[in-house]
Amino acid sequence: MTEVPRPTAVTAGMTGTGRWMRIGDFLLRRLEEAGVRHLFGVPGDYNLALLQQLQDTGRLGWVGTCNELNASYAADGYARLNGLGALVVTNGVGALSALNGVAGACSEHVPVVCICGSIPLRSIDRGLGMHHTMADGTWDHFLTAYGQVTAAQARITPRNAVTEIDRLILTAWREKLPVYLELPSDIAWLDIEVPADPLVLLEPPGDPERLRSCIAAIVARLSAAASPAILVDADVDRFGVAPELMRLAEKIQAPVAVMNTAKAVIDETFPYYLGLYNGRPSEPHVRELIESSDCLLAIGHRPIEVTTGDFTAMLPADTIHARGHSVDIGDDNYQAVTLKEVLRGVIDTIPPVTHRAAPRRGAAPVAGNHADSSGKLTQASYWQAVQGYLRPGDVVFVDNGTSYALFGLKFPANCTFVGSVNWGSIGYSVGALLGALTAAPQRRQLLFVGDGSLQVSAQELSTILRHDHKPVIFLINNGGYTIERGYLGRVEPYNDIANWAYADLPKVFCPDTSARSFVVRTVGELQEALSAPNDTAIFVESVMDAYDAPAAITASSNKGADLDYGPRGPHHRDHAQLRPSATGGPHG
Ligand SMILES: Cc1ncc(C[n+]2csc(CCOP(=O)(O)OP(=O)(O)O)c2C)c(N)n1
Ligand SMILES: [Mg+2]
Repeated sequence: MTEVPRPTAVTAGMTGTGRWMRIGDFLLRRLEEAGVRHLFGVPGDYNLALLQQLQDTGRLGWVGTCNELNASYAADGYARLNGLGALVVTNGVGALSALNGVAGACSEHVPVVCICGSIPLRSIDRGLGMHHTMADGTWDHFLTAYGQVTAAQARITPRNAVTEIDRLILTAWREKLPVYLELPSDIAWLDIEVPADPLVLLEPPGDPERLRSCIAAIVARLSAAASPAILVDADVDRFGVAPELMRLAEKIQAPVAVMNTAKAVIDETFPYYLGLYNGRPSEPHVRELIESSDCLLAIGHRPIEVTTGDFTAMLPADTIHARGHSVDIGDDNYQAVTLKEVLRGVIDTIPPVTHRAAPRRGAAPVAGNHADSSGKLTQASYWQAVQGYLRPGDVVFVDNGTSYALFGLKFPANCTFVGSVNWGSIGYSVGALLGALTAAPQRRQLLFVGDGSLQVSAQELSTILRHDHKPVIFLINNGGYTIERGYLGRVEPYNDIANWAYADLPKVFCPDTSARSFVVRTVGELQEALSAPNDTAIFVESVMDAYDAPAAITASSNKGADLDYGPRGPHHRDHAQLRPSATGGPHG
């Protein structure tokens, strides 16, 4: 880092550490201290001074993306595997392009620092109109917009740089939420006095009495229960407490179910792993154990229609609700506690249980292929083959669409699942894949995406190949938005999309790529693609019928339409929806 020794400041308010740094360099230093090793984004005149500092210091890697939306998805995917991610955009045009992805990080509880190189402070002081603004002498619109989708925001000045940079990074990390930082272009190169100590990612200590009482109350309830159970939402992943929950489950022999937002957060080979709980569509034994538990411990529970089988999930009335920084037990609400401390305290003090049987396992989905290998590829045979392809340790991405069938597969040990179930912005997975490959290039990473979703963010495949990553991309080419056909417009043209030569994309985006591309139409062709070695990127375009969809997905779309459009909605017309049984084409 560029660090200029200077005489110790004597000005009031200075820290007197005697260390001086340029503001941009300090920001990069703090990000690095917080564990960020790469930044995603798109250059613009307002952020180039910062990018030059990044270049000159050579400490953080720069991963330029094709657009800022994809940069925001990449920073999110990076944060999922790395614990914190960051992107750099330019004023207004870049910031607003990234807004959807940052809002997604907010919805999905992912800590992302969005850095916007913004108009110079000089222009604000002097009221100078600037490009990438409304040209009306205002400059707060984008800061205000980000106020709706981030946990903290700041426009950096030389006075507040030290406190605000630390506050934003710490807030993102502690809250597991995105933050927005405007760095005016004319101050990145100004020197400020900065602390010598590194930024330490720590939770502030909790209140000891609250912690003790909270742990005691949980222990009392869990140990008095005959059928305790645990329900896991995404925050278990974000706050990194899956190992603690598994230790607790083992110690008291309690089954653990996950919501679909937390697929594979609990190792699916863990003996106390029960399965996916989402209300009525859950397997009966999962539903029974969760709904009739006499002490359910729910972690980070944030129910929405798509995670609760359209609100058919029914948690026991006295469920304990633990969150990142608070716990509800009966009438008591505990503040100033952290999830990890609470769970560790419970594990340490709860008496072990040895008499309960491990939960019954649901039937494992059938791997391999039982279909005629020359037969046309169907969703059923496709997912059966995919089940056999999954390996321990894989990182698996899913986008919206019929690829949601992945939720029904059983994951081998140590897999990581990345999806955006709450926010559900199509195209997310392609950007997120770039981010996760950057964070963990040594892991095998598989993307499951539909043609409609890929078309939103396909360009980022070029960045993935440019950096010589080797993911396996499974694309379903079914001519459009099949999952939407289950809501409305089974055969309507608004659910059709242009057909691309998808399998040619690797060559188009990276002419000298070594990626292997396949177009498969039969089970046998798919099997051949699946046998390709993972020493290059692999792109598998699977051509399937537009009206073929897994029954569970179509049923869920049908239910979603009832909720979305009500009893007088257009989906009640004859043949307006793709139905679970109708796989036979436009007139089926
Ligand atoms: C940004 C955004 N726009 C629109 C939607 C609505 N939407 C949800 S799923 C979907 C279609 C996905 O189609 P595809 O990726 O081809 O999957 P398929 O169901 O065909 O397998 C659309 C348009 C969305 N979720 N996000
Ligand atoms: Mg499709």
